[in-house]
Amino acid sequence: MNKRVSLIGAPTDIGAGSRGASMGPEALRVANIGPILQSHGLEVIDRGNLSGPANPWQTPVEGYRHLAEVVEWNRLVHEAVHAELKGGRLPILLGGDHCLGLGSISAVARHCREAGKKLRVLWLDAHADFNTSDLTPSGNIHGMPVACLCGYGPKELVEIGGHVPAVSPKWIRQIGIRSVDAGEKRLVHEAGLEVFDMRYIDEMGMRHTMELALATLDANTHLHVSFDVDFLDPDVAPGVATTVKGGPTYREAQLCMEMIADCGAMASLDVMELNPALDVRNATAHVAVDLIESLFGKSTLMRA
Ligand SMILES: [Mn+2]
Repeated sequence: MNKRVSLIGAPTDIGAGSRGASMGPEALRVANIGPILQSHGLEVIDRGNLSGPANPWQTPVEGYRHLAEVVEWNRLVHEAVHAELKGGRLPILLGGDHCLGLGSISAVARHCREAGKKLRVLWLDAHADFNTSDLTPSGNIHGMPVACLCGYGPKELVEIGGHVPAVSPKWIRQIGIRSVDAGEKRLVHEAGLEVFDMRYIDEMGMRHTMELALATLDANTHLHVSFDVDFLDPDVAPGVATTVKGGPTYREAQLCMEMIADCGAMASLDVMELNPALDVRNATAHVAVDLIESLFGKSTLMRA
């Protein structure tokens, strides 16, 4: 794995239905993300925060809330993530709400096209984030990034990476899903997304789930992990606006991260939706950092 890591803060909740994810980057820094990664032998540069438009907190217009601001933020994220990849570094996007997964992953996809690499995206989330303006009840764009990446969405968002669709649904594996709207479910099936929902994890276990999600990676595959903190069970991670009970336990989440580390292919990461306004003494930020350590190969168990 690339040991040259860059932290990019994206302090906004522009795509969310509650305020507060804009404080996520600072909470992760307060939980010592930089020094802790450094202690594992990584060379960490903190690029500071991107500076985008403020959140005007308005109601949706034609099915989208804050579309112009969401486009602007995603453009900033796209350029920042792409620059790090081009410079041979591993970007960690500190969100910010999950609408920014669009800017991040479209940049990764662009880099893969330029570098002749295959792409695999692991989407760790309670939600499929595959809504469209017709399907979403809320208009909150943090529920739409995967659909936009696959070409379903407004032109301004779908075209951000310079290639439509930015990503083939075949490259995506969703893990931990347990809340999908009815219309969204239809579209997920139609697009052919591979989803390991909580029922699957209950029945087959996290180990088997991750074996399948990481199957057929080769030395030329760029693995991107988009980690929405609401992936975790709310007992473990209360500091998120869109908690859904029945998520992976602490140990299941650790195993998930450890198996990703073991495969050695992770080359970019998003850490999204952490909401310090809803957290308890920054505990969720600490859990997130703990899991990120495992993603970078910290061995919690009796292994070398
Ligand atoms: Mn999400």
